[in-house]
Formats: sequence, C-alpha cells, structure tokens
Amino acid sequence: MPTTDEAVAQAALDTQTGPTSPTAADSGASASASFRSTEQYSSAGLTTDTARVDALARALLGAVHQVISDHEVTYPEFQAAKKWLMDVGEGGEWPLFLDVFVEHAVEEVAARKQTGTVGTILGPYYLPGQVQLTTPATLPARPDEAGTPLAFRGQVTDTTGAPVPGAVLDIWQADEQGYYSGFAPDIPAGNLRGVVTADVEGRFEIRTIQPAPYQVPTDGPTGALISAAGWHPWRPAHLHLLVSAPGRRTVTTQLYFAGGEYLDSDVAEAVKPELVLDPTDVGDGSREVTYDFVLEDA
Ligand code: MBD
Ligand code: FE
Repeated sequence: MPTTDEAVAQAALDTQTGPTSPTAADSGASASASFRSTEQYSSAGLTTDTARVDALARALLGAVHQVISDHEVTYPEFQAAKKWLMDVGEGGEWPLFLDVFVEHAVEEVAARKQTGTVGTILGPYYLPGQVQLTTPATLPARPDEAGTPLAFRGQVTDTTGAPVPGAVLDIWQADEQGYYSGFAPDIPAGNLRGVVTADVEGRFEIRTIQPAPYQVPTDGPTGALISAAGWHPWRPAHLHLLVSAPGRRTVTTQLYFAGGEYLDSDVAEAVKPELVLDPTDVGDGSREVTYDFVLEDA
C-alpha cells in the first residue's frame, strides 16, 4: 500500500517523451537554463567594487599570460582555445564546466570559515521546488527504477549536539545509469529528487536507490577537452543534499559510497573523507546507512 507521501511523490512524476539518449546539448542547455532561473544568477554582476574587480581581473589575466609565456603557446593553439571557449558557451556548458573544474576551489575557500557538517560543491544539477515529503520518505521513482534500494537515516543537530526541529533535507541524485532527471530526456520530472522534512528531533529516514557514478557528457566541448587531455570524465556515485533549518546556515554537501569507483580521482575534485558512507547489506538485497548532520548557527 502506498503511503500518502508515496502517492504525492508518484503524482509529481510527469509522463515522458520518447526514447533518446541524453546528449551534452540536452544537459548543457538545461543546466544553463536552470542556472539562469536561480537567485545566484539574478544577484550576479552586482559587484561595483572597482579595486576588487581590478585585483581579480588583473590576477586572472596575469595567470593566463604566465601560462602562455611559460608554455610558449602558439597562434594555432590560441585560436583553438578561442574556438573551444565559443563552443562551451554555444553548447550551454559553462555551468557544467565551471562546476566541474572550478567550483571546488571556491567551496574550499568558503569552508575555511565554516563549522558543522563538511560541505562540498553544489554542481549544475540542483532544481528547486521539488516534491515536499515528511519522514519517513520515499523519493519519487519510476515503478521499475533500477538500483540497489537504500535506506538513509540520521539526525540533524546543532553544534552542541541538540536536536534541530524543523530540519529540511533537499536531496537529489543520479539514477542507476548516472543520469539526473531534468537534464536527461527520458527521465520523469522530479525523479529521485525530494524535499524531506525531518521530525521534531531532526530525525529522518529517506528511502531511495544507490546512484551510479556520473560521467561528464563526452559529446560536448567539456568532454572534448577531457578526452583531448587524456583525463577521465567520471565523478564517483553521490547523493546531493542541502540541509537547512530556521536560524542555521544551510549545508550544501554530497555523500559518496565507500569502495566505489573514482572516489580517489573525482574529475570535479569534490570528495572529502568525512563524506563517504559505508552502507551495510540488510540481507534482502537492500542496504542501509546512517549519517548525522550538524548545522552551525546562521
Ligand atoms: C555532477 O553530478 C556534479 O555533481 C557536479 C559537481 C558536476 C557535474 C555533474
Ligand atoms: Fe552530481
């Protein structure tokens, strides 16, 4: 018997289009459209501090000039770089490229001033406004959703260890093929995404499936750079979370899986040892794991 939450979650799934495989163009364009709809986008470009812009732009251009000089970059290489930069923009891949290769450095700077649960990058595939559920919750999934079932439980506390009532876990993840709903064509909207309210003691239980590793699309400009450089395009399997509560700083993080591929070679360099789950087999083919979150005051 479906619970009310499950019925709500199922109702949140749209019917879908025909069977095509995801392409870089799908996910790049979707990630750009998604970023344009965020508050970060509308508040971007407000910096009017000339000294700050001068310092950052001068340092960034200086670093580029230094690379050109040190590596004796040629005119054909310069023109190839120009073409590639145009391709990234035209393919809508700036959010993907920047979140894969640059965001981790920004996050590491932000983390210097943070306490509580360790954070990591947001990435390009967050979508706000997903189905609201209460614990114990089952994430919206297709009737035949592939993957090992996972029961994810824990408690949200403050930095003194006191339970945080009213905590909310906004969770999103890839499916068992490594694809995200909203960014790949054949997945129902809202699949494997949900906003889960914990109980009065901050405790939660979220039932989902274990995601697969994520591969940067190989048919777009970001993938072209990765293959031209001989790198691999993979991120280890992960769950994304925004954990929030009134009066607390929201934690943006990801949880990974012990023993999983690419844990030591994440293309996005976003793995931290504190964020690795080690689920136990329950015996019926499903797994369970506990992870507690600590929120500092806002
Ligand atoms: C992802 O799934 C992701 O989490 C990041 C950070 C970048 C690209 C794809
Ligand atoms: Fe991700």
